[in-house]
Amino acid sequence: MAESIFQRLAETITNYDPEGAKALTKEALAIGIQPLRIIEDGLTKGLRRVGEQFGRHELFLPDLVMAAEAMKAALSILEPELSGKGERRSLIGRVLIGTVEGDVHDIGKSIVAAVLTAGGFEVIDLGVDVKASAFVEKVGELKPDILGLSALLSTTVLKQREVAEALTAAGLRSGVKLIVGGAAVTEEWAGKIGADGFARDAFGALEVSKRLLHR
Ligand code: B1M
Repeated sequence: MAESIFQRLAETITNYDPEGAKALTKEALAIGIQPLRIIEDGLTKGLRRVGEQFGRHELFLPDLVMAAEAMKAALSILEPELSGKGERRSLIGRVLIGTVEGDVHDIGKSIVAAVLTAGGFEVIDLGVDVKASAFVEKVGELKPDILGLSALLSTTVLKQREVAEALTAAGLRSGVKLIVGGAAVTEEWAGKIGADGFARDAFGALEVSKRLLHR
């Protein structure tokens, strides 16, 4: 039963079916499947499949856009569930997060933001295509405990290094923990740019954030 619902969730994405994605997501929640499993074991598999076919030139940009729309439709139902429906709780720390300059991919970053919120962090999401100078300005202004940088393109991972360097130049690097992630980011790259943490997925981002703040 659970296997087939995950497969069907993935198919709503590969069929570019936002209404189906929402309906099946509600069905999965109603039978008690955790939101993160709906995302990771169902919806994301469909989106990655579309991405792979795009990479092999079997599908084209409009296909990516339509698949992303279906994914976002399902996430509109899941995000309030993931972030704990606005429950008040004691905060572990403040996280500033965004997707780096030149990169408009926001689905993964928004999932990470929702999971961190659910895990007890205050999360300020700067959105996508965020310049290094804007990250630096906000770190100076909001004094977050953690800065999270998402990058999905092999070209935009370089912007993560630019942000790290700009923080150092502004004298702010030692006051904030830097974590990086996104499909194009590796642990090796994170080490190379002197990041304090790296995570492969949203749950990993929560784990590493807690560890960095000794929680
Ligand atoms: Co884009 N795209 N895309 N795209 N797209 C990829 C990334 C690509 C791998 C597809 C492919 O070719 N196979 C490829 C990149 C190749 C490369 O550089 N190596 C690619 C390309 C080439 C492009 C364009 C250049 C295409 C073009 O225009 N010709 C263009 C670039 C636009 C730009 O940014 N300037 C483009 C555009 C788009 C859309 C706008 C159509 C759409 C995005 C819509 C949106 O986000 N609003 C899109 C999509 C949907 C994808 C794929 C198919 C799916 C991305 C996604 O949302 N995955 C993607 C293929 C793929 O990733 N396999 C692809 C689901 C999401 C849950 O996973 O984002 O990886 P992910 O997030 C995960 C983890 O990575 C991690 O946790 C998340 C949850 O588990 N994580 C973090 C993410 N951020 C983190 C931060 C952390 C820690 C963990 O700490 C701070």
